[in-house]
Amino acid sequence: MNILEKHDPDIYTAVSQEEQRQRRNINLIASENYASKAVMQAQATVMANKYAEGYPGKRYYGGCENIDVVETLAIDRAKSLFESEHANVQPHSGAQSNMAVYHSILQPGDTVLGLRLDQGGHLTHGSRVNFSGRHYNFVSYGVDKETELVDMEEVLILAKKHRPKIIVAGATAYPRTFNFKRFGEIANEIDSLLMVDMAHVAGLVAAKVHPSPIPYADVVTSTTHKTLRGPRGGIILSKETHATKIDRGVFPNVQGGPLENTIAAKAVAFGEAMKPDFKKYSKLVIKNASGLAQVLATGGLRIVSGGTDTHMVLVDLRPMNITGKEAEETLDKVCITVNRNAIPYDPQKPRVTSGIRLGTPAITSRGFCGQDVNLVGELILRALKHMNNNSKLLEIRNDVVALTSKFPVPGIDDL
Ligand code: DSN
Repeated sequence: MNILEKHDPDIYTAVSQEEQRQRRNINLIASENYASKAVMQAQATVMANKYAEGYPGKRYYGGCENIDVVETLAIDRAKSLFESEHANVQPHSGAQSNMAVYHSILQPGDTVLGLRLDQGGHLTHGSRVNFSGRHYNFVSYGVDKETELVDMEEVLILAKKHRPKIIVAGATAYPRTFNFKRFGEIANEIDSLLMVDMAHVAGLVAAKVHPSPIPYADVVTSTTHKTLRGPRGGIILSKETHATKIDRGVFPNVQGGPLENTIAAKAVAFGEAMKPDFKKYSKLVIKNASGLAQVLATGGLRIVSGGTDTHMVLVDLRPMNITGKEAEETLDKVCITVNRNAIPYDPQKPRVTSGIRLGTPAITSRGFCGQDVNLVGELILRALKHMNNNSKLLEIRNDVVALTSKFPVPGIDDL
């Protein structure tokens, strides 16, 4: 009998049911993935027991010799994977990576330029209900109404007008490539710093199937668990000139003791991302997203910006007269997991929305490709078409479960 099962059956049962859900459902949450068994094993180690405030060789606790080996490996691998001069692997999350950068560079009230939240920006890019919008003066650029691409002319105009200390490029719901080079030029022109939040595309950048922001940005923040497929956590990459400030920004400024078990798991994930298989997976992630977009467009839905360059597809549901909330709830009934998402210039409220955001990292990690992805698109279309027909939805659910039963889940089903 499993020790957890014996020791705490309530937690064990919830964890087992979550394993079943992850096996049974088609996961299209663009920010999720399945970490490997090795990543999960590293995270579930005694490294979790150790306090290690400080950095390798400069800790505030004794007994850090093994922790230092792990954190140094994680730093070296992150630097080499992304070809970055400096890496801080301690942020507990993407939000804390961003918080640490702002704290290390800005004073309260300073101006920052970032992407509008209702057009793909993240909470930490200036939301009024987030520390970023409360402590700093965020000004926002948006996407062009016609092309739905970031309007670089507007970025330039706003940058010259507001002279932000930091320009933030990056998004949580933007399926296209950011023009990092142009962002860098604009930042240089107004003597600002460029921070790229590459959380969504970090895995694609690591595999070199998406342009890297590293040559153009002063600082790059990321999570480690989306396309990058590591444990849940954050990292900050930067030019050497910002290294000391960034490190202080993380500790002691916004964090105390680092989660060294998670840092061990990050190191494992960075090692995995250096292997040829990761490049194959990353190429397929993008191909699968394009394939999925095509099936949905053929089926009558509108794809925001007309397609995707990444792992993400933003779908406008208005041609089917369905809201994002209805679509999310309907797809949940047939075991397809997605999130409702605002589309640019969305007429609906943020809790309702006119769109859904889909991502292919998780299904690609499971081995979906070609016809499997077409089938996923067709299942989505069928479910949305029969939104009010429970017997049809049950049939579709059975088809979903028949499909997912053919694909093991990495980290759960591997040895
Ligand atoms: N995790 C981000 C996402 O879903 O894109 C939001 O923080």
